[in-house]
Amino acid sequence: QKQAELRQQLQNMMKNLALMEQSSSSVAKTMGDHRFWNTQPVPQYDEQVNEVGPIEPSVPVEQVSKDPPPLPKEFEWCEVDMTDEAQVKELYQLLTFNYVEDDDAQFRFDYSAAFLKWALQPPKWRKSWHVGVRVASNKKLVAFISGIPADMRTYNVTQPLTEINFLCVHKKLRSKRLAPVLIREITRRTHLEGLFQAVYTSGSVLPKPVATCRYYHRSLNPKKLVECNFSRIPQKWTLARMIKHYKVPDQTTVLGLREMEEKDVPQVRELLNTYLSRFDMAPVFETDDDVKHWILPHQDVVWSYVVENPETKKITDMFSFYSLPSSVIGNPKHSTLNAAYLFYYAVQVPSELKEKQGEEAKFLKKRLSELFKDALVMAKKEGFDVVNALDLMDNALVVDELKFGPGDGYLNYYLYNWKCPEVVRNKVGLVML
Ligand code: MYA
Repeated sequence: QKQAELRQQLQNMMKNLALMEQSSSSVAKTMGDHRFWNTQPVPQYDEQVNEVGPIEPSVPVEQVSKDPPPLPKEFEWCEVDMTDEAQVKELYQLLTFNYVEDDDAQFRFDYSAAFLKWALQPPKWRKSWHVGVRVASNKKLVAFISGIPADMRTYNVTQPLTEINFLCVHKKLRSKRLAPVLIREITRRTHLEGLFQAVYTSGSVLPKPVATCRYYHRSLNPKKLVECNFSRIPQKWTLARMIKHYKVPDQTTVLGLREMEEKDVPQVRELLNTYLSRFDMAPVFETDDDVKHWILPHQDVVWSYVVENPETKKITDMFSFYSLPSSVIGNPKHSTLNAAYLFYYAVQVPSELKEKQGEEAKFLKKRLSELFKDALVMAKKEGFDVVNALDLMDNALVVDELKFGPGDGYLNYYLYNWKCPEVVRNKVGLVML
């Protein structure tokens, strides 16, 4: 009991430290400072949650407002049609020039058009959840927010909800309280579909993260990363030494590793769902179509590999990564940093090791380091400059050994109208794009 309490205290301290680190220049806002968020069903910063469930009750769909919240008269609501290439391009351009940047404004996410189409059209996607704001006079797209349907488990409750992503307001329209209007509108449109919970992630600290993860980076092209100011040559090192340090083999070594194919989908679904059941917050891939969409390789967007036992032909492991380049802002030599992000993976844990904490971790550490070594080989072959990962799932077991270094960035996970105890990093099983 005492030990569990101490562990909890330590975890809380670590989390607070991480939050303090994130808001080093400014003290985190208090709830009262959040004019918008203090009106929403989310936990307060100082709230300790011990149970799992909704914060406010669902309302009958007939009671949901039929009208979007009003916009200033120069603007109008629209839906962005992701099946229309011209509109996809408009969204791509809005995000390319206005989406998430690092604190020093050196890099900005540059999700490709193909990526956006994939990310926004999973099974059961809804056009009404791709919400845009246009300038009424010239129809220019100046803001966006999206939702996609997903099934997610927090602790022992699995439910359908909305994953919110790609909230963006054009740089010229910032700080005019447009974001809360977009959030209210996607909330209304979610309510209209009979859903009352959502999950989202953000680098910003808002009330109140359910989990906070840290970014780690594994350099594959140190020379370019140094030239882009993404990495620095360690003191007393030369660039040549750095290049040697981060060199990866030309060939993979895991026996039976191959690219995932459509015929693998049912086995991968089973493997992945079983592996994800280890975590406190994780998606549930309810249908083969979900796995087909999210996990099967998708040209220039997602790369996925399975390990097939040569004798039994059974799939024992899988891993995947996706491509998310960043624009390099104002660099004379490079305009794009090609980053691969570690996505879902799964390992079959022998049943005799389950429940034996130490043994299981030892097994996972060994197997994951073999698998991720090959992931680095494949990512290098595909031309990526860096592999990024969060310290969620079992990643923290292998980051050091595989020469990932901790970055400055943190990612906070949030739930809307859902309370549950905080989730420690290595119990987060959800990867958001
Ligand atoms: S995270 C990615 C967010 N996008 C970017 O960082 C791109 C670059 N930045 C921008 O485009 C703008 O700065 C944005 C804010 C649009 C972010 N999540 O209009 P404002 C609150 C939630 O004057 P702007 C992602 O996509 C802020 O605390 N709230 O500000 C997930 C303040 O409220 P309060 C945020 O800078 C999005 C208010 O907005 C965020 O012009 C999940 C200020 O509004 C943020 N990332 O625009 C959205 N940033 O005063 C929530 C600022 O209270 C979904 N704010 O502090 C909730 C679930 C909805 C569905 C529910 C269904 C049931």
